[in-house]
Amino acid sequence: MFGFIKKSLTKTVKAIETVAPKKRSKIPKDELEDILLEADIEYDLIEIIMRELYQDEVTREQLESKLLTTLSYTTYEKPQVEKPFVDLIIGVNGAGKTTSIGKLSHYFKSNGESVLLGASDTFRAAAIEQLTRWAEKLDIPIVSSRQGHDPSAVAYDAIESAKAKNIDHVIIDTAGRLHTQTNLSNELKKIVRICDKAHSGAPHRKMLILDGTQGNSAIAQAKAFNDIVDVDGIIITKLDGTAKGGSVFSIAYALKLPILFIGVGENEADLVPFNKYEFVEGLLDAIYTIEEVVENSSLDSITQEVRNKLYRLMSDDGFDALSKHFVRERATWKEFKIIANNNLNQFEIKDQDTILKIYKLEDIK
Ligand SMILES: Nc1nc2c(ncn2[C@@H]2O[C@H](COP(=O)(O)OP(=O)(O)OP(=O)(O)O)[C@@H](O)[C@H]2O)c(=O)[nH]1
Ligand SMILES: [Mg+2]
Repeated sequence: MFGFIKKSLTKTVKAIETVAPKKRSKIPKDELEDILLEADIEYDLIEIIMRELYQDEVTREQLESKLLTTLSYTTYEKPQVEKPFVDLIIGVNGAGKTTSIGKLSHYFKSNGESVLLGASDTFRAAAIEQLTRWAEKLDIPIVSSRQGHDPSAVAYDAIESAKAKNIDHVIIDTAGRLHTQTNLSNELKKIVRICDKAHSGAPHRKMLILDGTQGNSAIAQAKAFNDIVDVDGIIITKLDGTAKGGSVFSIAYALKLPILFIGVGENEADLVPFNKYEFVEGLLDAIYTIEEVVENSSLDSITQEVRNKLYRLMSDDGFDALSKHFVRERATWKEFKIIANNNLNQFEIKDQDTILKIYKLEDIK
């Protein structure tokens, strides 16, 4: 998984290297500003981050906490609903809706869920064909109709069919462009209304697809969609092909919406759940050396084998590792820091200053 998040930042990291070829443990604020701009974080947000950093030279940990704060709206809890769970996929044309549906289907299938597709982009015949090809490739049922047919009728039929077949998950494609913006707005609203008629509460999640290569200019577009139907979460696609990875921060911050998945390629497996810790870490790795962290606050200093053992012990205690620095308590979904206390040769799960759990290195080895 970590590899995929890294892949999403490959070009961004290269861009950062052009302004900061050498990694350091502390970066002067003015240089840091240039680095964040190069990564395509929006200037307004950089200003906010800079204002909250009081030191002239900024450490990895200081920047980490600020970047994580901008992503603090990114947690999402899937509502428990009666089957099928209905996802509605919206976004401008070319953003990557249909491709993301293929990838989402693969992801849900891999997690043991059955999936059915609804081809509600009836504006173009090619759109129906494209989704049909994905359905064939992934061997999943699809409900479609002719070009020009009422898209909400297709959505209705898809949900009815999924109910009859006892399918877990319905994913509905939509058009990204119609003759006018008003047409598109009315059509999306109608699809939402009709989904609810077919299955009360549906669509349970409206996911907006944003083209990552557009960087911050996707923000205005996202606001427009959010005004039409209340968006529940975002998928940012094509992050493999852009140096604008930093726009993920501005998008999340501006919209106050969770980023659910990111797309890092055109194949079925090229979609991963967004993990803010890994994403921030990937960016920090491009800027900072890790010596400082090794000495006092992360698990970098241990071998993979020891780390795996530690994660197993933590898991037995109900903590899941999110990254090298954070764990989540499974029962409550609360997130805590995990730090290596090298003076005492132990790992500590900490809630602010309170130690919740200690793992002695000698017990792990
Ligand atoms: N590199 C890369 N390409 C992607 C990604 N997601 C989508 N694409 C490509 O982007 C192009 C447009 O994707 P579609 O899925 O057809 O976009 P759409 O939103 O359904 O477009 P319309 O149906 O025209 O509204 C295709 O060539 C995809 O292969 C991604 O994460 N990475
Ligand atoms: Mg499409």
